[in-house]
Amino acid sequence: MSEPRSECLFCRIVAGEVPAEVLRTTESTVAFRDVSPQAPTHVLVVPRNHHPHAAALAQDEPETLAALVRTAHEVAADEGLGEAYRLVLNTGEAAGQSVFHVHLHLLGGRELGWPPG
Ligand code: IU
Repeated sequence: MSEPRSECLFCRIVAGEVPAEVLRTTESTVAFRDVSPQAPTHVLVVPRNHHPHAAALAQDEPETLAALVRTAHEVAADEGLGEAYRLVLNTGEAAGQSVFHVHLHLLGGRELGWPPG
């Protein structure tokens, strides 16, 4: 599924209808700061097109899944994180997904424990 959805928060951020602190845009991705940061750098990288989760994106637009990672790496460099950051794709409510437009979390700028909660 890739039609923009009026009820989808991240479709609305991509469309510029809901404000966000956008850091980087590419042809297929948009990166913006998470409103509730869990680390000094906490950025979400989303595809412009609507896909509910990473597996759907991998199926329908695999090149965009790769673009999410590339964009995150570029933002990490801009943020001065070097090679030390974490990328997270929560999939499903029980795993912590609360917005059903796939988003890659980029976290860094502090020690990150393992395993995550
Ligand atoms: P999750 O993996 O679906 O739980 O991540 C959703 C993220 O979206 C979460 O970290 C929220 O803080 C973030 N977020 C946001 O940045 N802006 C919003 O208006 C809302 C959620 I609602």
